[in-house]
Amino acid sequence: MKVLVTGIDGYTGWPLALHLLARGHDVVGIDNFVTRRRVKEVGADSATPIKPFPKRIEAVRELTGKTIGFHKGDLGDYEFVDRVLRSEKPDAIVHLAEQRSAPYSMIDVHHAVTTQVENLTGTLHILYAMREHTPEAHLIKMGTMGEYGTPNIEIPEGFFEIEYKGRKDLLPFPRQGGSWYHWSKVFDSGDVMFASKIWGLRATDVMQGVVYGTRTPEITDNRLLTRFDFDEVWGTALNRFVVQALLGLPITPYGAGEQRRGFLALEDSMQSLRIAVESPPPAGEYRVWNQFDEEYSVNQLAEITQTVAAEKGIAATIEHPPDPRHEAERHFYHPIHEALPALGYRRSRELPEVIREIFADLRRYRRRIEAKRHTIAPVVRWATGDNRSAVHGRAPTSTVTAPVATPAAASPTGVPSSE
Ligand code: USQ
Repeated sequence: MKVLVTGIDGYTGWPLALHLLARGHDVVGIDNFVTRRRVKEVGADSATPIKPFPKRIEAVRELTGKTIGFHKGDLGDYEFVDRVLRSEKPDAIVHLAEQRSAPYSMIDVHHAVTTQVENLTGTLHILYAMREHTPEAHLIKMGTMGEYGTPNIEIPEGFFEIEYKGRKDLLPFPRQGGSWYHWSKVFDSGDVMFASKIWGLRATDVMQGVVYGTRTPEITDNRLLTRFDFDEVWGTALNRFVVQALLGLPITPYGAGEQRRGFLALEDSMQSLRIAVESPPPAGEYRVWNQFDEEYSVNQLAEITQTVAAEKGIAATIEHPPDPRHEAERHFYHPIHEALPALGYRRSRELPEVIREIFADLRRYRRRIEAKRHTIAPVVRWATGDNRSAVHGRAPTSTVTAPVATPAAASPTGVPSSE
C-alpha cells in the first residue's frame, strides 16, 4: 500500500515510516518541522541527537535501498494539502501532524489557540482533500485516550449502548479532555466522525495511551534514531522518569501519583498503527480503537523505574511535587481494548526490558541530557492563565511571547537543506 504519514519527522512518525517500509509498504511523508522549533522555544532538546531530515532519508536509502517520498509543508495551507493528495493518491493516511503536548497548550492563551486552530484546521484540510482526491483511502487519525478523561465507569472503544428514560441508543462515549490539547483531539474526533457520515469516508480514530521508549527493531543505526523528549513540556511520564533516575534527580509522580493511564511501547504503537493500515474498515465506517498495552498508575511506573535503576547501581528516589495539572489523583480507570488484540496485536516485550533499553540508550547521551536538566521540573500550571515567563525564562534565547510561527509557504516536493 502507499501510505502518507503526516508528521513523519516526529517521535512516532519517523519510526512508523521505517516500520511500514520494512513491511513492504511505500511511504510518503509530510512535515513542517515545527516540533523541532517548538522544543527549542521552551529551552529543551531531544536527548537523542536526531539527524536533519534529508540525512534521515539518505541513511534509509543507503541502509535499505528504499526511498521515502517527502513534501515539506504545512497542513494549515489547503493548497498544499490538496496538491499532495492529488499527486500522491495514497491508499492510507496516518495523520500524526498535530501539536501533541498538553502542557504546551496550557502555557497561555496563544498556545491554547495555536493548538486548537492548528489541530482542527489540519484535520479538516485532510478530510476535504480526501473527499476531493482519495475518497476510497483510509484515514488513521491519531487521537488520545485522554479524550475520555477518567470517568467512574468502564471506557468502551468509542461508542456505548445507553438506555435513558426507557429508550436505547448506541452513542459516542462522553469525552472529558484534561487540557486544551486533549480537547482539540475531542473536537477532531467529532469532525472525522461527521466527515465519514456525510462523505462515506473510512476512518480509524486511534485513542492512543502514553508512549514510551527509545527504539524499534527498524532503528538499526544511529542515523535512524527518533527524537526523545524529557523536558516538562514535551516529555511524557515514563520517559521522564528514566531521565530523572539517570541524572540523580528524584522521580516525580505528580500529587498523590495514583493517576492511572494506558501506556504502550514505541514499537507496539508502530505495530498497532500498521495493523490499522492493513485492516481498513468498509467505506463510510468511522471506528474507534483504544490503543494501549496496559494501565499503570504513575506511582507504579516510578517504582518499576526505581527497581530497574537499582539493577544498574543507581539509587533513585521518588518525590511527589504538587500536581501542576487539574486532574483526579485517585480514580477508577478501566478502558476496554479488544479491537487490536482481535486483529492479532500482541505486546512485544515486558515493561522492565524496555526500561533497561531506555537506560542503555540514554547513557550514551548523558552530556546532552545534563545540558537540559533545568527543563525537567514542572512550571506550567493548569490553574495559571499565563505561564509564559516561567517556561520561556529558561529558554536559551530571549523571551518568546507567542508560539513560534509556522511557515505557511510550502515547497511541494523539496527536501529542506537545514531541517
Ligand atoms: N505525570 C507525572 N509526572 C511527570 C509527568 C507526568 O505524574 O513527571 C503524570 C501526569 O500528571 C498525567 C500522566 O502522568 O497524569 C500522563 O502525563 P504525560 O505527560 O505522560 O502525558 P499526557 O500529558 O497525558 O500526554 C501524552 C502525550 C499526548 C498523548 C497522551 C496520551 O504528550 O500526545 O495524547 O500522552 S493520554 O495520556 O492517554 O491522553
